[in-house]
Amino acid sequence: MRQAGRYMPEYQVLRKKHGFMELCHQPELAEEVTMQPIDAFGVDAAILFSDILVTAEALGFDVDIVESKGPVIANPVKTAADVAKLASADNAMQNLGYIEQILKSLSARLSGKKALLGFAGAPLTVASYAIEGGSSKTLAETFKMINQEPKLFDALMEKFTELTASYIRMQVNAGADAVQIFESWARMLPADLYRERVWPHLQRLVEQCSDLPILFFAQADTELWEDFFTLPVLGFSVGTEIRLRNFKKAYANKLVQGNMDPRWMTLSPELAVAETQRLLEDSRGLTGHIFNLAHGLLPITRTETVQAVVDCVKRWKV
Ligand code: 1CP
Repeated sequence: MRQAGRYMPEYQVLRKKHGFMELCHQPELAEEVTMQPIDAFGVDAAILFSDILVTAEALGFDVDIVESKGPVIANPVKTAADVAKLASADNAMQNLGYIEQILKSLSARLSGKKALLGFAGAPLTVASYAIEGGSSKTLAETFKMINQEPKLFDALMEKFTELTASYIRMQVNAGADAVQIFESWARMLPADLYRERVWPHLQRLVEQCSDLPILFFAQADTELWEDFFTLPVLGFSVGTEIRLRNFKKAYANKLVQGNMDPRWMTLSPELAVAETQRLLEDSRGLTGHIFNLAHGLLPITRTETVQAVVDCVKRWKV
C-alpha cells in the first residue's frame, strides 16, 4: 500500500521542490522518500517510491501527476497506429533502468534488516490510464475499446503484459523481496467481461512470474476474488470486502495482507489501535498474515495514529 506520500510532512517538503515524476526518476530522491516511513515509524518493509504509471511512461506515454487532478496522460491510445508507435518491451526496459539502480541501492542500504517491496500495475489498471488519458471515475473509454475495438485493446494489453513480466523479474533480480501487482480497477468492469477479456492477459502475466514472490492486490467484488484466489502467487492483498475470519475458513493455506480500512488512520490513535487489535484477533490461525492497510494512506492521515498502529502491531504476540 502507499505508505509514503502526501500525509507525511517530510514528503511535502521534498514535493514542494520537485515534481512527482522527478521524485520517481532521480535515484537519490526516490530512495530518500522510500526511506521516510522506515525512519519515521519503524515499519518492517520499505515500499519502493514510484508509481504504477512508470511502465506506461517507459513505453512512450507522456505521464504527469497534476496537483488536485492526479495522473494525466497527454497522448492516450486512440488507434492501432498509436500502439504501433510504442517502444518495444526491450527498449522500455532500458528506459526503466533507473528503477533497477534505485532498488539495488535500497537493497544494499537495507542490508536484509528490512524487507524491500517492489510493485507494478496489472495490465488492465495501467492500460486504463493509457486509454482514458488519466484518472477516470467510469472507465467509459476503456469499456468502449474492449467492446468495440477488441483487437486494439488486446494489442495494448499484450504490450503491457510483456513489459510488466520483464519489469517484475528485474525488480526481484535487483533486490525486491516481493513484488505487488496492483489490479485497482478490476471493480470497474462486470465480472463476466473481466473474465472474458482481461483475465487471459492477467493469467499470462502471473504465470510468467510464478517462480517469483508475487503479492496480488485488487479492488474487486467478492465474485471476482474467487477467481483471483486461484492465481499461482505467494499471497493476496485484500481490501475491506473480505473479512480475515472468512478468509481463514476458505483459504487457510494462503498468505494474506491488507484489510485495514485506511480511514482509521485519520482518526485518533485510540480508535485506530482498537480496530488494529480487532483485526489482529481475527488473523489468529491464518497460515501467513502481513499486517497492512486495505488501500493507500489518505492525505488527512494522522502521523501519531500511524505510529500507534505500528507500535501495536509490533507488540502483538501471535
Ligand atoms: O505528490 C502527489 O501528489 C502524488 C500522489 C501519489 C503518490 C504518493 C501518486 C499519484 N502516486 C504515488 C506513489 C505510489 N502510487 C506508490 C508508492 C509507494 C508509496 O507511496 O509509499 C504506489 C504503490 C502507488 C500505486 C498506484 N498508483 C496505484 C495502485 C494502488 C491504488 O491506489 O489502487 C494506482 C491506481 C496509482 C495511480 C495513481 N498515481 C497517483 C495517484 C494519486 C494515483 C491513483 C488515483 C487516481 O487515479 O487518481
